[in-house]
Amino acid sequence: MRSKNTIIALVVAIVLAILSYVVLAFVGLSGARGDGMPADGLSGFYLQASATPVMDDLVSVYNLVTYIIAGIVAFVLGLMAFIMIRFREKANPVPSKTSHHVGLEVAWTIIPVLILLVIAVPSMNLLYKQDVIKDTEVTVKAIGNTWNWSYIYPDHENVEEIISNPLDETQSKAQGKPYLLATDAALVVPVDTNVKVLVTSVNNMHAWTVPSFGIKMDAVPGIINETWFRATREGTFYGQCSEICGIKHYYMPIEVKVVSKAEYAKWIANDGAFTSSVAENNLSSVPSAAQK
Ligand SMILES: [Cu+2]
Repeated sequence: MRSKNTIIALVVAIVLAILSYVVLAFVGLSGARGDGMPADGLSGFYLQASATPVMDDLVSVYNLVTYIIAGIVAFVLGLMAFIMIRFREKANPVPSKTSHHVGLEVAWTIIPVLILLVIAVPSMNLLYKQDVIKDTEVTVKAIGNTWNWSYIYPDHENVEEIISNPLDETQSKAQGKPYLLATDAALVVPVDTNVKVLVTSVNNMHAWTVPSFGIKMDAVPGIINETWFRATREGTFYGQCSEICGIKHYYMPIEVKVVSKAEYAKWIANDGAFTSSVAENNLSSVPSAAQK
């Protein structure tokens, strides 16, 4: 017979692991979130703050599933504890010979089906919402290169291709920006506008991902994939290449600057350069056409 202590230690370890998961999940649900970039500490346990309707839905589906998981975990844990105490050898010397219970079997078939349905409905809705490209007002093309992203505005030929290279550690520190996320030239898009992103690659597979927009789209050579987002607030949102693409996979961050519609119009009219008044307005890191 295996020693009782080993079994008790094992049970305690499992219970602690499950409890700490549930506690962390709920701390995450209620905690502060990274805004446009990952956060340190416990806040980093949760998703980044949403900036699009798709991400809003994604967060609510995630929360729903987390609550359901927590409920199931608590229920199973309670059941196991009850069985271990109530039916232990000492308290229950004559084992029951029950092998069937119709009611119970119907219940443990139907209840999980209902739970799956509750998850499936919002989850399918979200899937279609992510997939369907709404009437888009702005189109940008994101191209994965080795090793950076570049952006083209197909509707505005006056805007030169934006080559987005990461800032090195010193530059990031000097500008107070997150290293390995900040770039020297961000993608610029207007707020409250449906933006279609055409994603492709030059030579190997990458993925264009912005967590706070809830989008992740593969960049495949020879194929143009489409995704869309509608940023509901202005700001800078970071992402990273999310397909292990090679030696500098870590070194191709994504930076999206969401500006007001007026600023965007000015930026386009100005051949993809911020005018000096806007540049002073905390957007100075985007190089003007003259600097290129
Ligand atoms: Cu890549």
